[in-house]
Amino acid sequence: MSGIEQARTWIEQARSVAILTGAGISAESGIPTFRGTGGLWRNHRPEDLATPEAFARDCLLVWEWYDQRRQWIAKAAPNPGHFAIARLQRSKPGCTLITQNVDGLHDRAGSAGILKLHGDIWRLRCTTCRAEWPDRRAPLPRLPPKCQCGGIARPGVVWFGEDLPPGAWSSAQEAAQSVETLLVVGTSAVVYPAASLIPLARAAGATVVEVNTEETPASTAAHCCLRGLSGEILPALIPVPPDS
Ligand code: BV8
Ligand code: ZN
Repeated sequence: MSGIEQARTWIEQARSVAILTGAGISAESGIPTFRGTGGLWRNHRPEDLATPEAFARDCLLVWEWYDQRRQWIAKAAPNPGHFAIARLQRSKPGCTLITQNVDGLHDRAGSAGILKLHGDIWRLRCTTCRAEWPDRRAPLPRLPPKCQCGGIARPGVVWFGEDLPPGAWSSAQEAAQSVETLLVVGTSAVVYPAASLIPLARAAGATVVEVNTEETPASTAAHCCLRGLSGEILPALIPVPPDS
């Protein structure tokens, strides 16, 4: 039995499945990954811009980066990998989608109940009154965007050094410790605590399947590593039902 057939069987037979996705699942939608080639923006590393310190130091530079990313994402579309995951969620009620991505492509592919560990680039939060609201304008009419209270708004994402949203994080840990199969897609597994979900699931007895174009620190925790593009592998793992 090939790796794909074995993994497909594990997913089909599992009563509960969790999927952890990273920037790699959006790469075929044309969105640059965090650490991949070309991972610089105006000579700045993403890790250096996605921090409260960078925002305090140069709020306009950070907002120019997020506004540019929002424009790239607005022009992008979900790819077959996103749609395959949405299909799995529809066919398997006990399916939990956990994402590190902030691009909203899982939502646009029809996924629901998404545990967004690192927030959402389409939401803004006031740095003064902490109000939070959706804003899908790309480009934004002016930078930095302001709250109605006059305060400066920040992107509704989790920066390095910031805590994860408590609800999403505890639900993700619960899922990792209880599911029969964990599918890990397109993540370099270097950002914590998200990456800790993988060994957590393995230790709790889950079958772990990794889908990635290359080896990662999580590969040793996987029972099966499927090397290739998630936009091609996921549709093969989660085929369109014959009667649909
Ligand atoms: C925190 C939002 C305290 C912003 C992001 C140990 C424990 C706890 C914390 C730490 C720790 N060690 C270090 C830390 C601090 C830090 C951290 O992890 N640093 C790293 C760099 C070492 N973590 C934090 O600060 C976190 N907060 O720790 O608070 C705490 C502690 C415990 C419990 C709770 C709280 C906050 C981290 C969140 C940072 N925000 N994003 C924004 O997007 O602008 S992280 C950013 O990296 C993105 O969200 C991205 O998704 C994420 C992870 O990267 P990946 O998704 O994996 O993307 P990457 O480019 O790295 O890899 C892409 C992969 O896809 C590659 O493997 C590639 O081979 C593959 N690929 C490419 N194309 C394809 C593909 N695979 C398949 N098909 C393809 N076509
Ligand atoms: Zn405000």
